[in-house]
Amino acid sequence: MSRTPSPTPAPGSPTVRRRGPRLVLVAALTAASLVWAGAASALPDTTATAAAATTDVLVPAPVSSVANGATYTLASAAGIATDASPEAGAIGDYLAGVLRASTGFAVPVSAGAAGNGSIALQLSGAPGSVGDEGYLLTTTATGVVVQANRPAGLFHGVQTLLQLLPPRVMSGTVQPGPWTVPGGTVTDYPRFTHRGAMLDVARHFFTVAQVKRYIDQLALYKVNQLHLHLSDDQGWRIAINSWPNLAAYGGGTAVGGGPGGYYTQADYSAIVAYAASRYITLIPEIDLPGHTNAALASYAELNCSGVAPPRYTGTNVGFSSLCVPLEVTYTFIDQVIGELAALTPGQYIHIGGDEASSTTAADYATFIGWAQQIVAAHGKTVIGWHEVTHATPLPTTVAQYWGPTTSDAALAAAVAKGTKVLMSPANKTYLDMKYTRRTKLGQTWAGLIDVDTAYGWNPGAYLAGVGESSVLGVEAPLWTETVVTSADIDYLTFPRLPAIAELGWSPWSTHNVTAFHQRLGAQGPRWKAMGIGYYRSTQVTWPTGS
Ligand code: IFG
Repeated sequence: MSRTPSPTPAPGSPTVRRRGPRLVLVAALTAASLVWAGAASALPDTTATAAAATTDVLVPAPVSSVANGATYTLASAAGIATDASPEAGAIGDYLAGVLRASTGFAVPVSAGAAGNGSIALQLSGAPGSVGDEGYLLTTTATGVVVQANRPAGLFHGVQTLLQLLPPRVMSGTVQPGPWTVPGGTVTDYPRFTHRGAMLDVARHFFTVAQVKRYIDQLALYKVNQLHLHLSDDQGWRIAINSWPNLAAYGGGTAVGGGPGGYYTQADYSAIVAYAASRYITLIPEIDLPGHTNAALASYAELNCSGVAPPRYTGTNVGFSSLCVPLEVTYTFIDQVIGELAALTPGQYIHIGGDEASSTTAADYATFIGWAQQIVAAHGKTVIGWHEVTHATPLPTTVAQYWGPTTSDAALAAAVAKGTKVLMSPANKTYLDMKYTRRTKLGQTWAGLIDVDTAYGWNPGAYLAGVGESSVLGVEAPLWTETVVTSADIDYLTFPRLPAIAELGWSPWSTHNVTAFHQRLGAQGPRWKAMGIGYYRSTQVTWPTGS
């Protein structure tokens, strides 16, 4: 079936567009009639094989996708038509940015009626069933319509649309067309509300630009939370005005003795804003009471001995502890948490709580009790590594499970009293684990994690005594003891992060490792187009061009 390209605005159509304030006068686009050679074949086709055309490339797998046998082709004059909301306009600009770079087309974005051949982004028309993060994506020969109830859902629908376009659409340089989208209807929404990644910027420091690059990668897979591990033994990475040495001195080194670095509060706010523009919420972590050598080295008065230890550039854990009996300790965390909370629009502050081997059990329980009260006093909700269940978690405190086993008695007991769990089992989700013994980067303490291990578990039925209703979602931590560059981040993150993202988004009914291999393989050419140096897992057949 061949046909003339979708109509473009008739010459001279009075379309005047100016972005923000969004003054738009868009004349009704005169739609040239579509001339279809072999129009008879344009009838809807809902056969299973046609359905494969749209769903064998999507990660995460959508709730449902039905092909209609049509094909949409983005024409050089096609535009993006949004509703009048600033959010839809911004999402239109995001999509246009990606399309302009790779198609070389102008891709105008305007508020108003969607003419033939356009891509329409609308914060209306979606079924309530897709909730706040889901969407309805409808593709016909004459246009694409993404509808959602809330901006996050519209943004997620745009990610799906990008995955339905040829992989080279993700290139930063102009590529040849045609820019086709297989026709059909995708109805989609997430299984879990919390779908996260963590970047450890304490062991090695990563710049704002590097974090933004990571955020852009996470957005492709509908991840909606970024946990930044901002402090540890080797580095303090966020400026705190009331304790300036934390960043100025405590941020001055890293694992291996490098220069380290830190975010000014303006830097941190820029990361928060950039993440928000990708519908990702920042979760800052100040790890307490252990993993605190950088803070202790920065202020002698924080130490029980009154003497500051030297800064630490190794990779041991469990040797440091804030001084629980000291009154100044609580002034310290109150002021740190207070400044961080004021910079963090999201509801969570992560207080760490892991590996406090140098804190007595009694002191640990006392400290976590106080720390939770302080976070709550600043209007935030606590996330802590699951050891916080050895203290008395507040009812709202979320326990992030990082153990390598399928049971934890204290956690299960807390869950029985209502604690919610964020699933990060180290032997499934820790992106700093080697893929195989031959992997240069990474560690092995939690085991080797290749694609099938990362994908092969059910977050809603993994931990004894922790049923799906107690699970907030999943998070894939990337610890950076062995990670120094963005290329290192790419290599350890891809292809495993999409597996964790799928476990967080897709219905368990779609879980199928063979189908996942095919869909994950289809991501390879996209990562290549984006310059992401991923690990070519031998468990996946990577198509040519990937
Ligand atoms: N465990 C430590 C991390 C990091 C990690 C590396 C947690 C919660 C091992 N704590 O994971 O600081 O060192 O795989």
